Amino acid sequence: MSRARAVTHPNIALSKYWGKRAGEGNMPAVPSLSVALSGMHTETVCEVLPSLAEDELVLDGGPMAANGRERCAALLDRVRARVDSPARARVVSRNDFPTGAGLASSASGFAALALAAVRAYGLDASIAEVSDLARRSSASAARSLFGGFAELAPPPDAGATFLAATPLAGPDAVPLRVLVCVVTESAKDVPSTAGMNRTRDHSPFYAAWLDEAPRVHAALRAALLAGDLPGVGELAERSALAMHASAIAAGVIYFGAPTLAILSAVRGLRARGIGAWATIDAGPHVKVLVDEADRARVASALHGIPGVLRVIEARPAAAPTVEVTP
Ligand code: 2P0
Repeated sequence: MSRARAVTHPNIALSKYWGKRAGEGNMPAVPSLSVALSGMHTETVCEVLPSLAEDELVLDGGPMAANGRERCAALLDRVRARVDSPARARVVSRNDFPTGAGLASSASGFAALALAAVRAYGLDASIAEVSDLARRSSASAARSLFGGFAELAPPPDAGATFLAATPLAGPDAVPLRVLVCVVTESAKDVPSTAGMNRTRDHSPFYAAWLDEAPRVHAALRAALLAGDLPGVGELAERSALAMHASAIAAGVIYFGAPTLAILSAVRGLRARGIGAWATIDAGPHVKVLVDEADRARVASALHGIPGVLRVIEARPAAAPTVEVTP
């Protein structure tokens, strides 16, 4: 038993996961393809302490909220069951970007917790097994166990219980830079799981989304492997708009006024021949995809938009790290 420290990066989906398969196990209904972002980190230390009566969970300097506590304790319980240990753990986690605000903190957070917990409890697990463990807590977290570009496809077998993300390409597959326009420091109103379930239950366009997502995913995958950044950018924007169109029709609206202002600016840049594409997750922030050669002029255009608090400049990240200390 020991102490392990993991550092992971959030990832953003270029082709989006939105919707779960019916049944247990947090299985995605559509394939997704993501890029891990450098310049943003979760650092999680997990320490196994047999003297503790219950898990001690600290996030960003304070005790974790009830919902987060339950999800983290459930992950720790899965690890404990595998090594047959009753020992509780102290987990201290910190994000260097806003938590729970549509900036993929659950992706990097559950990936870091899975990695740190597996090592701290001494569970002999492959990276695919750690990815599967993280996926059960938050499907996008399965992709944060890898650097560069990763995929998470629904399993072909309807009864499957194991599902891990797979690495697809290294960080240099395309000369991509991601300009993350932060428009609020607050947490979002509708958590992703609730938003997905409401979309599935109430959107007249959910079936169209399920139909469209695999096609966009396959085309985006091909563009990435061909090194075609404009193709990747166009398809990523298409995936995000299709996901949000389907969600908005169910009343799940993550856009705010600055979201639309940034989208409009990005389309204005494209009309002037500058390669810039937008993607939006379960929150109002916009991530702008650009060629590294255009990074500086696109960033200066984004800084001037009302409502943009700051712009985080990220590039495709390397793989996460974990170290065990006695
Ligand atoms: C994604 N998102 O592919 C999509 C696009 C947000 C928009 O995965 O219910 O926290 O915990 O499996 O992974 C965010 O949802 O959802 C997400 P759960 P998760 O990145």
